[in-house]
Amino acid sequence: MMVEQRMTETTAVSWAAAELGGAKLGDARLNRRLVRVAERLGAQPSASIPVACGGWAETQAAYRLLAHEDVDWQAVLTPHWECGIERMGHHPVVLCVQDSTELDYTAQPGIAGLGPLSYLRQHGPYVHPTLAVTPDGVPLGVLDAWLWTRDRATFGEDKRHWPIEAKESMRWLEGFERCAELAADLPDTRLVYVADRECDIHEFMVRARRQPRIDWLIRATHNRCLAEGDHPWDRLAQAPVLGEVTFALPARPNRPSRPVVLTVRAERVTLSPKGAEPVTITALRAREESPPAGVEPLDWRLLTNRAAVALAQAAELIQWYGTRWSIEVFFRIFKTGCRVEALRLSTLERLEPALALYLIIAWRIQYLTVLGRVTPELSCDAVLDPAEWRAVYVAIHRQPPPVIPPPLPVMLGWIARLGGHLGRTCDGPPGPQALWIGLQRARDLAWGMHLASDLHAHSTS
Ligand SMILES: [Mn+2]
Repeated sequence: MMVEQRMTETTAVSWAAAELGGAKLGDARLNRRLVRVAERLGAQPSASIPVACGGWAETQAAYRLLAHEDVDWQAVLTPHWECGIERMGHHPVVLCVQDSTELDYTAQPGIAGLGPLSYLRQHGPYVHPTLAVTPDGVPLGVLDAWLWTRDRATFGEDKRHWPIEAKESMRWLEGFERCAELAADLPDTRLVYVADRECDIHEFMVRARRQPRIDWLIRATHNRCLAEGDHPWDRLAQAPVLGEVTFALPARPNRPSRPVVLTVRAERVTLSPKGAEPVTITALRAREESPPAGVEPLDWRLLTNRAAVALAQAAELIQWYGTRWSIEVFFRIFKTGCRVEALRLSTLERLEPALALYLIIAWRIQYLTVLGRVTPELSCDAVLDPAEWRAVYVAIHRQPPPVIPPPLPVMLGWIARLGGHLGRTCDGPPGPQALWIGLQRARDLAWGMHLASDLHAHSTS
């Protein structure tokens, strides 16, 4: 315990202090505890709370924090929101990507307050975060998160006739409105709300018209009626081709990387479904005309308020929609990396602030992964604790650390090596998994080094 105390004293401002130091939980001790718990859980994101806390006293302090009546998920996320908004202000365009995922706690029957998931026999909450991402994929923060549970009483009922306010679909509209509010505080940044097929809701497009400060880009599900009586995708099939977009489709868990050529068509159309207000939008279709044999062609039907008159505008929108994948990576870090579905807490009220903490921890892992790729000049001490990067340096080189911190991508390569990434040219840049394992080892190494130096100090004094 003594050694541990000294360790936090010698460490410069930790990432958790920088990110959560502005917390206002109503009591300075509680604020400090939030930072300390975030440091602990963030150092070992895959471990259980007791293991990450490393002792009964610290574990109890973490549980007391999560059970405290003033600590809800919004209060935990607020300081991180503020830091995220600050980061967004430095970018001309920021994509606000939203998506939902279910968290399955069926293996733990004892958690009070959960509801059914896709099936009645499963239970857990849903989480619907907004991830702020630059067009080249740097996550800037979690801006918002809708957490909800389904009602057993109305499970399976036909909810089509329900007002939008009562439906789960409302999360897309409310998430959008929250981004629109943010846009007012970011005059030099253009926000673009990005969502998948689930957001193809006519009411959403109607409401979005009232928010000129923010753009939106979604994938289409429906082939709605146009004012002239025909349908957008039929009309687009007749439209002239704007041009072709070529890029390397990144590898995904179920498919290898391959070069793709998409034929792009776009047209301004007025959607006019029966009994609803008409809205004029751009319908854009990007389709792979000649995919390799046996491969399903890429075919994106996108809807947006933005214009796509020239190929460059359309290509930009396609690239932005591609960046939507960032939120899928984020969910993988959150669920597989941080193992949030294994959290053992007795009620939803305690689970929610813990989930909020892990949203921030998952964001940081993704931030590190991507930042190393897009900003090769950045020094590693911009995002890593000094004790961490120094320990990694010593472990890899068996030499004392340099005075000047190495660049972040080089350091991330070493950290990923600790996490099992082989670092050959054919392996590509390290992914989040090698990094979250490596970061845990870096923390252990830092801890070991402090222990060793402390023992040494004792033996020579
Ligand atoms: Mn989705």
